[in-house]
Amino acid sequence: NILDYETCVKHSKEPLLVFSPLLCPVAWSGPIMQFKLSDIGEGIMEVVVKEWYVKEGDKVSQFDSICEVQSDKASVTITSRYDGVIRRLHYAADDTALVGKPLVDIETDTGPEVAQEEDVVETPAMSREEHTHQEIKGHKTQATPAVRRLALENNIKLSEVVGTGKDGRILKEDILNFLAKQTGAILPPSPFHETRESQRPKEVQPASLPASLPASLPARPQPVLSSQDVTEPLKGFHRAMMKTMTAALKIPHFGLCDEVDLSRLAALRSDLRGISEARGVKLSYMPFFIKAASLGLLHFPVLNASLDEASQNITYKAAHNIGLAMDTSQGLLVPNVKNVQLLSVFEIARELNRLQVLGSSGQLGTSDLTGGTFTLSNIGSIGGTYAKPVILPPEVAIGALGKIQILPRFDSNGELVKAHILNVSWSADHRVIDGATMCRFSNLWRQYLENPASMVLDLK
Ligand code: CAO
Repeated sequence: NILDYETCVKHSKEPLLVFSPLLCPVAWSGPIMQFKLSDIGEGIMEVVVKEWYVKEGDKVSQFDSICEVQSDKASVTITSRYDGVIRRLHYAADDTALVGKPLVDIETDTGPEVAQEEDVVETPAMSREEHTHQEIKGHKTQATPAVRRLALENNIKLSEVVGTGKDGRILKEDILNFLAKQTGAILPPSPFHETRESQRPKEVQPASLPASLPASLPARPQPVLSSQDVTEPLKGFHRAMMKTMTAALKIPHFGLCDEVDLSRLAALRSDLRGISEARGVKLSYMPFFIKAASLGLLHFPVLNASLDEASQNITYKAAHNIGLAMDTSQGLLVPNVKNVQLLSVFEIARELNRLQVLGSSGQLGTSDLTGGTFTLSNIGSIGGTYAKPVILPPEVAIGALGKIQILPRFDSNGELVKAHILNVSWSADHRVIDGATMCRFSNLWRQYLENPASMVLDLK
């Protein structure tokens, strides 16, 4: 007697599969797969549904993107495993979806044998191969959501691009090639993949500046005039920031500030900028700051550690996965450059370019956002001289960099000179790091940056 779909799903003893011929003879012909949002890992229990790519009644094919969800850590694209028709979306956009609860019901074209698979395929944006199908001018064009977005951002019609991937799938390179032909630009480097600790990174390939390095966020947002108060729930990354920072402030922070003369580094960077850009990579100061930190951490491994309060264990991390606070359209994110101890300054710059491009388009994946072991926050790229950085647990130290200013200083001969001055503010977890250690590390970091040639001596 069960005639409608809602009741059918409600009354089914096996919630993941409804055999329609048996239970719902008038509603459909195939089994209904009720997908639950499976465990994403990292202790994530809920996500915010950012965007649905389908609506109820839509036909979907295997690997079609169904929706994009935002966890505390990253954007994740949910893709379909089945050919079928979307019967129910369990959430509206902006709703919070719970891990282990149904996300979407799909009436499948296939027989009951597919019923064994119950989970949704989840793909961290850009970090694994994603697939989506898009109807364009009557034929199906295959491209990942990231590629679609890239095409959209550059006003490129996918139907005009020749896909060189499997089954004609359009790859990021195809879009960039298309763009290059249109504009005469040169191709950006391909995405960098995480390096295992035992592996040295592959030879750097010559490339050119990324076509889409993000423009900085507006210095002055539009003014907002409102006649009433607005209360809304914290979601996504903001909610994550609330949790992480609340936990962080239980840590007794030790603070130390110092001044670094970057005059030699400024000259070196201006010498290397052109060369780096000719190889496709924008070279800011950050890669030098990051490399100098890693060289310093080799001498002070306690600063590249992770503290487990519950077991009262400290783990000295082998990899220098150096996080950098990033001001993105989604708010503060902290992706990290993996295995900095194995990377050249150029390789760090290339990786930083990649992270900035992803950050600006909201596509940083879980692998980029997790596993950090030490953090630098270049708030000075926006402004400010000193800061009071907050440690990102379970890490034990963080450095904030102020604005580089040209200021009068005395040189070694007592002559007044123009110097490029940077102020750095360190915070360390005083439960495991004493002030002397933090200060010695800071001294070493400063020496590397004040005499950047000395880094060459210690580069592997
Ligand atoms: N002082 C002065 N100029 C700086 C600077 C500093 N501290 N840091 C960067 N700049 C300059 C760069 O050299 C670059 O100029 P050029 O084009 O002439 O080379 C320009 O500012 C833009 O740099 P950038 O921001 O694109 O690149 P970056 O590698 O220096 O920084 C990133 C990357 C991601 C750290 C930065 O973009 C950012 O998001 N900073 C904000 C970090 C933040 O919000 N911290 C607070 C965290 S706590 O809420």
